Amino acid sequence: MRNKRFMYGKVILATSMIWFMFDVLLLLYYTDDGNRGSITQEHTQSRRVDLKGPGEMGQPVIIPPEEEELKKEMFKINQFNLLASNKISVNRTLPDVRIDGCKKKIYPPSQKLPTTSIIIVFHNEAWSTLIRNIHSIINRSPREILEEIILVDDASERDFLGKQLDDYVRGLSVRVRVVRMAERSGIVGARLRGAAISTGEVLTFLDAHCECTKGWLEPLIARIAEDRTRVVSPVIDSISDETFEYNSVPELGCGGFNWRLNFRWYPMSKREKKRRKGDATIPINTPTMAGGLFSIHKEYFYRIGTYDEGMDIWGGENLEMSFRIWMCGGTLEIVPCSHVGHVFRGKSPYTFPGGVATVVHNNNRRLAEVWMDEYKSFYYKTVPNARNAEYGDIEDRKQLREKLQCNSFRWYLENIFPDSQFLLDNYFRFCEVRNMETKQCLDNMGQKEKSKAALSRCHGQGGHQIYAWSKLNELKHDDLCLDASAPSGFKDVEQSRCNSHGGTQEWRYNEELKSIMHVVSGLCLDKADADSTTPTLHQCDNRLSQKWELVEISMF
Ligand code: LR7
Ligand code: MN
Repeated sequence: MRNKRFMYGKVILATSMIWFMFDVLLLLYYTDDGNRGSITQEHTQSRRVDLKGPGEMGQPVIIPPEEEELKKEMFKINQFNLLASNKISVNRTLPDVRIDGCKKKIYPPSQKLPTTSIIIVFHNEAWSTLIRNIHSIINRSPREILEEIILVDDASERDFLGKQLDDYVRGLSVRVRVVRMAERSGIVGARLRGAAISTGEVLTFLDAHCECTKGWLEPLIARIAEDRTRVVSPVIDSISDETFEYNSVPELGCGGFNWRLNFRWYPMSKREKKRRKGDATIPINTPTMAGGLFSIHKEYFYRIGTYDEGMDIWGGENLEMSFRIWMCGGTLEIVPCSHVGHVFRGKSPYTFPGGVATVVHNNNRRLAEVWMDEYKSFYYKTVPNARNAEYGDIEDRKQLREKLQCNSFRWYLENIFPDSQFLLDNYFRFCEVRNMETKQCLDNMGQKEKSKAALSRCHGQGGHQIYAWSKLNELKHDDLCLDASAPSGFKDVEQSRCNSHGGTQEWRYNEELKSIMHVVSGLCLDKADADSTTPTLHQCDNRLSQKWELVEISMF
């Protein structure tokens, strides 16, 4: 670890010396130039900035023990380490995380690329993250492309986001406009407002707590310049909510979604890997996008139906746009040469008027009812409570789908997302898995990855008790597979992300004996020990507690 840091330090030193020399040359040749100016600016900046300053080069900020209490208090405000964020320069340097192939890529000159308006919506965002976001854009975007930055304040309740923000942005070298929603409207309403007043040819949306890295913008805009039906996202790197360390994602994945209609990252499909022929700089076709960071041609944004205005606050709009783009003839890509960091946090810091569940169910129902055809019932079986959500009028959106002559959801699954959790072809059956001695059912209990599998009273309502036998012989709830591994002596039955490799995630049902065998260990799934809810694995001996009834569930 220490060694790595030391090496890192050396590299930085060497790089800054090279930059310094490069800078002198640049200054000699170009004294006054807009676009190159943005290059010089970054170089000048990195020369002036104390590279040992907190968070420079994307390094983690260490909070001293005496400030631990303060850190905890401040964490609650935005659900990230605000104290750490406040210590970092608004102009902090970041590593150039692009692969070599990307650094060498040549894009059309900026003057020839369309301009873009950058739209950032926020509700009660922290000052330091928002301002650092803005500076990262200004410092690392060619002036010719950067038309303006639009900040849409979604009815924030923080004084500093008022006049102080207006005054601050007035002093910047790029046009930054602040508009304010009279009432809390959520992501969709606020972004639509930003789009409505924008003057750029392309709209680029960012969450409020992002930091753009070197060369982030050109690859996005260049894709759209070639074909305006492309909607493109950068690689979304992680900025730690604890330390604000910048970390590039180790492996490029694709966006997907689970039965509950949550956005999820999944490994890139074999088909997509093959299509890209091992060239890591080629844009990745992704079934869905995370939703916060993307560029879209303004004319296409309107032609394809902007957003569903019936979606409130947070959630659903990202999948809605993803389905719509693909089903109605566009493409959705992740551009590997563009990297932007985002602060991922464990929970939302703000209120959801009406309650989180109500808001999210409402949005997801609109999504399911308009776009998912018969597959919407997967969602209702998995989230039975959603059936009661009032989702309002969807006639407009149905008409839009009609007008654009969009493909069916099945077409989308088969052609764009063949690895999906929704394709029946990938399964043998869906069922409740019922222990014949205790009469208990396998139950996901709403747990996430790396939790222990559980058993509870069978309720027959589907939900967390739906298990699927996949054609890969996995026993899974949604995208979580029952798994048992050697390190635990095959004692613990866990729920881990399905990896499609069989191995410790492979199970076999014996119709006659009614046993469920874990293939690698040869052990049989058994009831929970007394005073536990976790199923166990034992030598197969055909006892009643090792017998399981599979009660068929129809997902349609
Ligand atoms: O009522 C609101 N009004 C707002 O203006 C609620 C939120 N917001 C703002 C908020 O201040 C922030 O700037 O909207 C932005 C997104 O909200 P976050 O940061 O709380 O959401 P998130 O990062 O958890 O959300 C992801 O999913 C959302 C679903 O609605 C949106 O699509 C977000 O844009 C999206 N963020 C990303 O894709 C970043 C990468 C995360 C991943 C994976
Ligand atoms: Mn966010």
